[in-house]
Amino acid sequence: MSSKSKFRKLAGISALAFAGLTAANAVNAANWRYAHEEYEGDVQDVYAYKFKEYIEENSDHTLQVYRFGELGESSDIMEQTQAGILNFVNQSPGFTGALIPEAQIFFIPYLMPTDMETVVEFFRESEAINEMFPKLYAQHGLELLQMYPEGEMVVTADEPITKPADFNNKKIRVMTNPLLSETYDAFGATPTPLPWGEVYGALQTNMIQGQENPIFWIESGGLYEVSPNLIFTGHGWFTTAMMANQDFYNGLSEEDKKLVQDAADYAFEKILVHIDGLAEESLEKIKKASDEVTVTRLNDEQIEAFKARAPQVEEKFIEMTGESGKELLNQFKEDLKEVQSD
Ligand code: 6CS
Repeated sequence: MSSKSKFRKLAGISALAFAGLTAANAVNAANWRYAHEEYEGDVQDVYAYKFKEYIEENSDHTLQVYRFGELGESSDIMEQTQAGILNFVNQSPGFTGALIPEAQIFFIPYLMPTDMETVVEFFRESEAINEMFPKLYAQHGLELLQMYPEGEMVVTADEPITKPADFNNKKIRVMTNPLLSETYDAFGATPTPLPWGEVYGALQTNMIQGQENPIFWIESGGLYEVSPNLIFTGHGWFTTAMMANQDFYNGLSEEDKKLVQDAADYAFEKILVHIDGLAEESLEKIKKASDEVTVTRLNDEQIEAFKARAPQVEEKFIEMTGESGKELLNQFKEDLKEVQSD
């Protein structure tokens, strides 16, 4: 055989092999569904799109992202994920706490530090976050892929607040987990659990007199328009979590499991860059947009008055979660000590 026809034959074989491979890839390529709780450009949306970018650049799979409201409230997207209709969901412990009581740990006030660098290191290093929480989520058919911070919690109210007595007779909206209600009860307010979709309207009609959320969300959701007094209490961080339906995850090839884990890590790194400085930028936008807004930063003495009420919430947490919660809390505190001593 001439070298020319040998080449033609080889080219023919490799073209065939290539076509076969492409067909196999097309058969194996999946379209995964992912839902989160926020709007276009918000923190969870940035995370979702970075996750999608990694998956699509490194495989033949595609990812369809659903934002807040497209498939319902936070509790709806969790149900759909547990039922296997969705493959991935980003749900915050503020809502998951009703399903997994230990996830309420993030609502013990003044447990988390306020400075971002320490918080980020905690999320990276913590044994409680990276080893204990995945086991707790697994008991509910969920493969926990990443927990990450979105921003420091800031209270908004109809009047500036500097002491627990200022919360008297104020209905403060909380996400729907019982421990967060205990926190606001301890702070002197009347906690009012509501799903996200009802918050703006309830503030506008004075059904509630305040709520808490990170600044970027107060800006993007326009909450300052109907709840213009911002109070920096330093009592916690808004944390969220991204996970997969566990049967779906367990059914993936080893290669796809690695792809998903790597995509979650990639998006985590990107989100840490995204949230750096975001609160400051959002506060500037709010100040520009409204003359009505006031900003109150509690001083150390004022913070002490709220902090003094934290132990009763911690006790409630242990009451609600038993031995498993106690173990988690001990590890959480140990992990915090380690990052704070660096
Ligand atoms: O307050 C809430 O319900 C919402 N807050 C944030 C920052 N993200 C989603 C959540 O539903």
